[in-house]
Amino acid sequence: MAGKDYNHLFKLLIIGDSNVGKSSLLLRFADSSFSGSYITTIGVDFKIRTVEIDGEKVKLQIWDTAGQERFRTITSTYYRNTHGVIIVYDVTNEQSFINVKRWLNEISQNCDNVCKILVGNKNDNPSKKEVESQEAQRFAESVGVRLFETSAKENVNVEEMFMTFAHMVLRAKKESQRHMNRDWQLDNTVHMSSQRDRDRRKKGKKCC
Ligand SMILES: Nc1nc2c(ncn2[C@@H]2O[C@H](COP(=O)(O)OP(=O)(O)O)[C@@H](O)[C@H]2O)c(=O)[nH]1
Ligand SMILES: [Mg+2]
Repeated sequence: MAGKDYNHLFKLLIIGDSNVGKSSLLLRFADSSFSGSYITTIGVDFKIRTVEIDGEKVKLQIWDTAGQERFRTITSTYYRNTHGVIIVYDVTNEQSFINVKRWLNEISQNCDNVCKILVGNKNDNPSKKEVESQEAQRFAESVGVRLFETSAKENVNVEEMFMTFAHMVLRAKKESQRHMNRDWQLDNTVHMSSQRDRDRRKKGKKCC
């Protein structure tokens, strides 16, 4: 398409309890900045950053919640056409980690086959840490999701987390395209061979 400045466009969501640092992670990744104060809303529904993966331009449209997560539920329209969901908890707040299960449930109710990544943010003060890395890692493995521990404040692991996730989402898209192509080829082969059978029958030839 003329004028298109990307090869792939993905819609990603950041969800998790209030105050875990979702908006801060997004600001850090999209704007390379951090604000020490509570960011109630970032003014827009999403932020965009285009990254390059294997020579292709991947445009990430990353949606942030604007406080509705306080009610522990987000409208299903928000989840529509989503390629990936980043679930964030705060490593200094055990309850936010316990609530990850609820967020995972909500995702499975609203999306089928979406990429997911688990992020333990505020990993910058060991004396305040309530959720141990090992415990989080065990949980992540049990639900089949990759874990990253980040600090939006100190800019630790944020870029790595988003880039790894972008790779995962791109890989998932290519994988599903490969499956679709294979199914299409299979359908076509079946279609062509049944046509050949019909032709043979018409000519009075025996099949096989
Ligand atoms: N120590 C620390 N504080 C953070 C970090 N990320 C966010 N915060 C602070 O946590 C509070 C809530 O952050 P915010 O991004 O608004 O959380 P949200 O409600 O999940 O969007 C703010 O005061 C941030 O400055 C972090 O990585 N480390
Ligand atoms: Mg926020």
